[in-house]
Amino acid sequence: MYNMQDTIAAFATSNIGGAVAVLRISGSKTLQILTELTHKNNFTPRQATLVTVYDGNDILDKALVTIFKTPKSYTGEDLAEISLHAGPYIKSRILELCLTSGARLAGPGEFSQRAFLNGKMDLVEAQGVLDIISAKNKAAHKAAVNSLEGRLSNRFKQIRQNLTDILAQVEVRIDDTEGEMKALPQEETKNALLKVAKEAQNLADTFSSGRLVKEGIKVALCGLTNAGKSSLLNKMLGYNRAIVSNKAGTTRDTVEAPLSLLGFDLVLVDTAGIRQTTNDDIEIEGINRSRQAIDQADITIFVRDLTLQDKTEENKLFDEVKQNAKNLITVFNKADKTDYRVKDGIIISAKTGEGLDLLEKEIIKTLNLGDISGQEIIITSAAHYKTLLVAALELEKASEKLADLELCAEHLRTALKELKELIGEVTSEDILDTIFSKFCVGK
Ligand SMILES: Nc1nc2c(ncn2[C@@H]2O[C@H](COP(=O)(O)OP(=O)(O)O)[C@@H](O)[C@H]2O)c(=O)[nH]1
Ligand SMILES: [Mg+2]
Repeated sequence: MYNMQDTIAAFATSNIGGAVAVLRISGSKTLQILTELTHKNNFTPRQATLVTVYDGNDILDKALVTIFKTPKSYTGEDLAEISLHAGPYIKSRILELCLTSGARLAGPGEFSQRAFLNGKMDLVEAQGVLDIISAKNKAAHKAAVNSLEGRLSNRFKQIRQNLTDILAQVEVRIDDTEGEMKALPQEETKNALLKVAKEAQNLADTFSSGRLVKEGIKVALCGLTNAGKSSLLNKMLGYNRAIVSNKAGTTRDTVEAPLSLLGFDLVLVDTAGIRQTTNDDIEIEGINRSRQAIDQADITIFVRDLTLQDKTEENKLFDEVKQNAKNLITVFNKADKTDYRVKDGIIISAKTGEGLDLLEKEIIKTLNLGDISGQEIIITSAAHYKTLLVAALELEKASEKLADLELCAEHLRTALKELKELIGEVTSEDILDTIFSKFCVGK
């Protein structure tokens, strides 16, 4: 655990390149250090001031300084941000000067940890800071904004509050040994508990999409050899990633490529065409990997060939894939080459690009991801998911134990403890260290 009394300094900007680097200093010695660096002491809070930064009596750099006075700063302490030219010498020298003047180097996440410990944000909001920095797509960014703005915290706090209210009702009756109070209305309390359980469960359920938003959606392309899987991958990517050939068995290994689609991150996985009739060892291994890719995929696209005369093998493979694939989308390829059409199914041409817009929409629809870029609050953290599940479960158990108030209260306290830990109302040092160590230095 860091010492909160120290004044800390670190660059908030990345170590590589850039024209400007922002140094952050936070703690009680901040203004004194700033005066030593700039030979000035009359800074107006929240107003950028152009200053000369000195190394003793020599000029080190021209910089822009903004100070924030406690408690109105990110960390809640006196805080300064100095925008310097991002020269390697300037950067290392100014840090040395800060250290000589009494600061110490900040650890990873230490600024945010102070913000949390000084009550500037709760743990869910702190996680939002981390998420917004790492967000790679629009949907992940949206979820992070919701955490950062406290909307997610508010949902957790709402659940926590409802639970606390019911627990209070239970506890006064446990304390009422004289039997002066009216007994708990069983049916009403049960319904109230189940309602809170449902709130927790509903929020937990958003993790299935939240996980995909954060980690990316794995989409496997499968089908017989020569169906046009590699052509489809290339067309969706907009460049030739996989080798296309009319020689059966060209794609032998799985080929992965990232793709951003309608605000989501996808990983497209091209697989070796599966055929039963090969004796080639490498191709057989490729086919095994295809089956594995289907197992691991969030979505499997089965590519059928509209021009195929004998569909026996294709149908056989389709039946096999159907058993294993989680979310299966079927496309009928090579529409440019034939007038033959099927009634149900997405008709495409990997050659001309026909129907790909329909396929893309179907991918998002299949995973029920449509609302995420809208207003709905989703969770993207496994820890949040776990807490909500525990809370929902304990609440359900409590609802079944209303005949024994001690037992009922026990379940409610377990749920409450989980929620409070998550928000950061009760914390152990372990939890704090795990969360903030994931931040970079300077955040
Ligand atoms: N006309 C036409 N040919 C296609 C289409 N998709 C793929 N092909 C051709 O079909 C052959 C096999 O394609 P490929 O993408 O390698 O199939 P894969 O074995 O499933 O990966 C190649 O000669 C492609 O040019 C399509 O939509 N229209
Ligand atoms: Mg191929």
